[in-house]
Amino acid sequence: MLGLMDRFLKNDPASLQKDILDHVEYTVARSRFSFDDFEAYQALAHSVRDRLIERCHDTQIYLKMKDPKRIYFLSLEYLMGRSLSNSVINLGVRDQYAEALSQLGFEFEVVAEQEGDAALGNGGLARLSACQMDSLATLDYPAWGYGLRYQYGLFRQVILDGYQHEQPDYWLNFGNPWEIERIHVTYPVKFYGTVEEVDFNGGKQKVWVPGETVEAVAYDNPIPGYGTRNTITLRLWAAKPSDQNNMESYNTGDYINAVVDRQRAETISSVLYPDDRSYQGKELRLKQQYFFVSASLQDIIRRYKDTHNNFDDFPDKVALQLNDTQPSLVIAELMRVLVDEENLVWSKAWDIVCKVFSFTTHTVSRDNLEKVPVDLLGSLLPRHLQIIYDINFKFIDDLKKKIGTDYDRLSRMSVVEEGAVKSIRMANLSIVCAHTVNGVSRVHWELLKTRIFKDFYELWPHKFHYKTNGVTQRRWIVVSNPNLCSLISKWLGTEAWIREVDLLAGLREHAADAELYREWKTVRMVNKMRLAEYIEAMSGIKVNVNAMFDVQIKRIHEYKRQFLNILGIIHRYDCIKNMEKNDRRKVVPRVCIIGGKAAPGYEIAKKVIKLCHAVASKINNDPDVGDLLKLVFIPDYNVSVAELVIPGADLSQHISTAGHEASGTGIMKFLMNGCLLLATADGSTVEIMEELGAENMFLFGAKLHEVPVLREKGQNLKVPLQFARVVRMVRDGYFGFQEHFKSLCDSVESGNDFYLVGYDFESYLEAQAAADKAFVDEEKWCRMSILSTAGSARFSSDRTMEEYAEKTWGIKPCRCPF
Ligand code: 26Y
Repeated sequence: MLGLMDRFLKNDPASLQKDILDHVEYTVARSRFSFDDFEAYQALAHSVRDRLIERCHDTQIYLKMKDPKRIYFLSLEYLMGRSLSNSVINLGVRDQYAEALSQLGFEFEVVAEQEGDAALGNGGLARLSACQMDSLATLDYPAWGYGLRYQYGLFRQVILDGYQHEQPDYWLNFGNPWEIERIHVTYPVKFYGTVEEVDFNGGKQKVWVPGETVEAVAYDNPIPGYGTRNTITLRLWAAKPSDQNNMESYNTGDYINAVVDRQRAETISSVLYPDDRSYQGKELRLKQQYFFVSASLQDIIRRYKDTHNNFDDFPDKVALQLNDTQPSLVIAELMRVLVDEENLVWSKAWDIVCKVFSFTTHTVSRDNLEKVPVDLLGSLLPRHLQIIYDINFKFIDDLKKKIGTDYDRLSRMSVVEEGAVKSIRMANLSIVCAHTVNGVSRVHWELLKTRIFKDFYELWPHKFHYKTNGVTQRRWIVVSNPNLCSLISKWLGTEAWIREVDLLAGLREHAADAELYREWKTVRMVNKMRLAEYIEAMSGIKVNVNAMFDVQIKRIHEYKRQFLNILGIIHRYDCIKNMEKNDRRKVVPRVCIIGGKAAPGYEIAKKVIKLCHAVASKINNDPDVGDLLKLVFIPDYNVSVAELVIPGADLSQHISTAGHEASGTGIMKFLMNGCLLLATADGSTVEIMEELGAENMFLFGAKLHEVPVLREKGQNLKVPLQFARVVRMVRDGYFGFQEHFKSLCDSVESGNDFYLVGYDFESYLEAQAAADKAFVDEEKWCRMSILSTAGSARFSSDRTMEEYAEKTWGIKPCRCPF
C-alpha cells in the first residue's frame, strides 16, 4: 500500500529525467537514444502534464469535499500563448527540469521555443481572460473557465510586399499535450425546430422540439497556480456529430451523404472569428455562442446536482461571469432549463437567474454593441427568442411603472430593437438580468454611466461598478523576463512578490541606488540584445542596441492611432533629412518597432500596415539616416512575440484618442518590465498616472472631456503645419503607392479626422521630444524605469481577481491542503 506522499510524482532531476525518457519512448514513440528538440519538447510537456493532472485531481477532490461557492468564467476567447515555461514555473520545478534536460544534452530555453501559441482569441479581452485564469488559480479560488476549442485559432499574419495576408492557424496539427480529452464528458446541444404547447399540470406548457443535435466534448486545460497545489481547469468544448441524429437504413448514396452531413457538426467549433469588435449576425457565430453556452450550463448544473436536489441554493453555490456579451444567451438558456425542464414557475426562475449573473463589458462605443437579428435567432433557437421576448415584456412593463411613458427612453432601453432589421440587444439583456455590471477601468465606468449605458445607470445605479484590469506578473515578469525577475527578488530579498505583488513597491526604496542602476541597466541591455537578434533574424535589419527602442504592439485599429505613430516617424525622418550633418550628432537614435494584426476585412487598418512598410523601406535604406532612425514591423504579433519584445522596450506607446480604450492591458505589461510610457489620458492610463506621478510618464493629447468639443469644431479645428506637411508627403507619393494611401490620408483630413490625429500631433511631438531628452539622461531614465516596475503592483490581475471575488462573486479561496 502506498503512503499518501508516495502517490505523488517525484520532482528531483533524476526522476524527471527518467520521466522524460519514458515519454520519449512510450508517448512520442521515438528511441530514447535519438530524439530532436521538438520531440524533447513533446516528452517534457507530457511529463509536466502528468504533474498537472495529479494536481487537478487533488484540487477537484478537495473542492468536492468542501463544496464552496464556485465562479464559472464564461468567455468565448482565451489567448493562452505557450504553456510549458509558465507551467513549470508555477509548479516550482523549472530548475529541476532544466537540469534534467541538460544532462540529456538539451537546453531548456531551446526546447521551450518549440512550442506554438494557443491563440484562441483576438486581442485585449482574450488575453485578459488568460491572465485572470492564472490569478484565480494562484489565489486558490474555486473557479472554472469555460470556452470553445477552435481548431483554427487567430489567423497567422504573413507580410508580402508590405501587405498583410492571412493564413489559417491549424494549431492542433502536432497534437496538444496541454489538454485532456474527456470522451465521457459530453452533452447534447440542440438547434432549430419548433416550439409546441402541451398540457401540463392542468395548464399549458411550452416545449421546444429541436431539429438538430450536436455533441459537445470536453477538453480540459489545467491551469496551475503559483506557490499552491491548486490547479484549476479551463474546459473547452469541441463539437462532434451526435448519434441522436437518426442513422437508420440508407442506400449507398444516402449513406455517404449522411456521413458527410454528420461531419458538418464539427464546423461549429472549427474557427475563431477574427474580428476584434464588429459583429455581423452570422449564423455560425450564433451557433458557436449557443453551443458553448448550452454545454457549459449543462456541466455546471450537473455538478450542482451532485450535491443538491433542488435549485434553492443555486445562487449560493454558483456565480456566472459573462465576459462581454458573447456568452449572454446563457441567460435565456438558464431560464429555459429552469422553467421548461425543471418546472420552476417563471418568477422563481427569474429570481434565481437575477442572482447568479455578473456582466463585464469591454467596449466603449455603443456602435460596437452586439445585436442579433430576430429572424436568425428565431430560426436557430425559437424557444430562446420567446423567452427573451417574455423577459423584455416584463422588464418594459415594470419600467413603465417607474418612468412613465417616455417612449424614447423605453425604446432605447428595450432588449428588442425595432428597426430595419429587428434585433436583440445582447448588452441590454445582460444588464437587465445581471446583478452587477463591471467596467474595466475607472474612466470606462464613467463612460458607462454618462454615455453608453446612461439610461440603465439612472435606473439601477447600484449595479454599475468597475474593476480595473490587471495582468499576471507570473507570465509578464517571471516567465518572460527571468533576469529582471532575479534582480527584483535579489533587491527585495524575497521571491514573495510573485504571489504578493504589493511587495514590488519595496523597489522604491532603492530607486536612488547606483548599484541597482548598474544591474538594472545590464538586465535591460541583455533583453535589448535578445530583441535585436530577433529583429535581425526576422527582417535582416541590424539595429543599434544603444538606440531607444520605441514600441507599439497591439491590434491595428484607427482609434489606437498607429497612423499617428507613423506620421511622427515621418516627421522625425524629415527633420533628420533637413538637418546640417553636424547637427545630426545631437539626434537621439531610435529604433521604432510596430507590430499587430488587422482584421481581415478592415481596409484602413491594412493600409496602415502597408504604410509602415513603405516608410520603413525608405528610411532604413537612406544613408543620410544610418543608425539614427530605423523602423521595423514585427510580423505575426502574438503572445510569444510580446514576451520577447516587451522586456526589450525602452519606450512604449499607448496613444488612443481619449475615450476609446476601455482599459488597455498591454501598457501594464510594459510598466511591470520597467518600460517608460508615452500615452494619452485614456482607459487605465489615468490610474497608472495617479500611481506613478505624471512626471514619470510622457503624457499628451486631448483630454476625455475635450474630445467631443473638438469634434464639434470639425473643419475649423486648427492643425499644426508639420502635420499638414507629413500627410502631404504620403499623399504626394513620397513613399510610393500614392493611390493606395489616398483613403488613409483622407481619413485624417480636417473635417474628417474623427480620431483627432491632426489635433493631437503637436502635443505628440512634444511628448516624443521630452522622451528623447529624458533618454539622454541615463540616470534619470533608469530611475523612472525602476519606479515603473515599483508602481505596477496595482495593475496585477491578482488585485483584479480579489476585487471580483469579494465584491462581485462572493467567493472565498479554498486551498488544497495536500
Ligand atoms: C461585438 C461583440 C461580440 C464583441 C466582440 C469583441 C465585443 C467585444 C469584443 C472585444 C473587445 C475587447 O477586446 N476589448 C478590449 O478589452 C480589453 C480588456 O478589458 C481592454 O483592455 C481594451 O481596452 C478593450 O478594447
